[in-house]
Amino acid sequence: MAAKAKTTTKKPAAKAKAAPKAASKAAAKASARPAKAAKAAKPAKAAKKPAKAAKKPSMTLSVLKPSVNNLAVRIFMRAARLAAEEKDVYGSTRSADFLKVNPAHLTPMVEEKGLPKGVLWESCAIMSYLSNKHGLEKFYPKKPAKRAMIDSAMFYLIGTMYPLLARATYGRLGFGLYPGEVGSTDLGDDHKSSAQKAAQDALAEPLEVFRTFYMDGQPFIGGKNPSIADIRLAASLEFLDVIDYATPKWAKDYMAAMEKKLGKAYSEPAADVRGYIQYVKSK
Ligand SMILES: N[C@@H](CCC(=O)N[C@@H](CS)C(=O)NCC(=O)O)C(=O)O
Repeated sequence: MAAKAKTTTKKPAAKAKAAPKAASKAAAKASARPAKAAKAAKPAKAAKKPAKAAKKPSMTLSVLKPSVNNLAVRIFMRAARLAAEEKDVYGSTRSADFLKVNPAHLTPMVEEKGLPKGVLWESCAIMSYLSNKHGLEKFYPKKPAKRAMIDSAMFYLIGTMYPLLARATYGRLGFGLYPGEVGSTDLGDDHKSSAQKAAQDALAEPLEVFRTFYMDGQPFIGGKNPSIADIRLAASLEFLDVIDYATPKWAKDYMAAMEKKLGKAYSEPAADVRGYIQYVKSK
């Protein structure tokens, strides 16, 4: 919205500058060409617009609170101090109204007027978009090579690590799995649990890749400060607790460092995920 607001803010201002000239020119010709004079007077009226456009952008963030995909964006919004109305859409992601705007029925989802389709889903795309829009280089560096590393970490997480994490934890969490994965088939429990175990075992490799390659001796993927890739990773690792995964010490320290660095921005929304995990474990 702000991007569009900026363009509309600029236009009337430019027109407004030209307005007195145009208006006097038009006035001189007024008797001969009244219609043109009326047209020339228009920009002066348009100059009032910026005040309206400068209003606080209204953004809605639809979420499911026990989800780590959602947790990432909820942490980011708070850490970046971006205002958004958070809407809990539990139970309504497949309603006709929701599907009309988001046929993928996925949260987190941001709604904002300036977006080409009015909505945006995919946690990493949302964080990149908002970082770009608000110039949040601290979370998403502008230099192409540095940014590429953050993108690589996020794509690697979404494409390689997260499917393993989902297979390893979603069954225990009581979540439906991605289409085609073993949990959503009619296979027996022994088959499902061996698939779960295989995914759990396979998690060690991407975890190690994050440590050795993306962090490479630095506290965060982003270096000294957490990037949007770090927010996405730390949030994801919260789910490991539900399977009592033997999380490596470095990863525990990393998560603690993220929470310390981001404070309430991290711990407040993380409490929803942790509360849900405790509930599941208590059953
Ligand atoms: N890759 C997506 C995953 C989003 C996703 O799986 N969202 C789930 C919650 S964890 C959802 O909204 N499911 C609701 C539904 O499918 O109806 C992201 O990172 O945002």
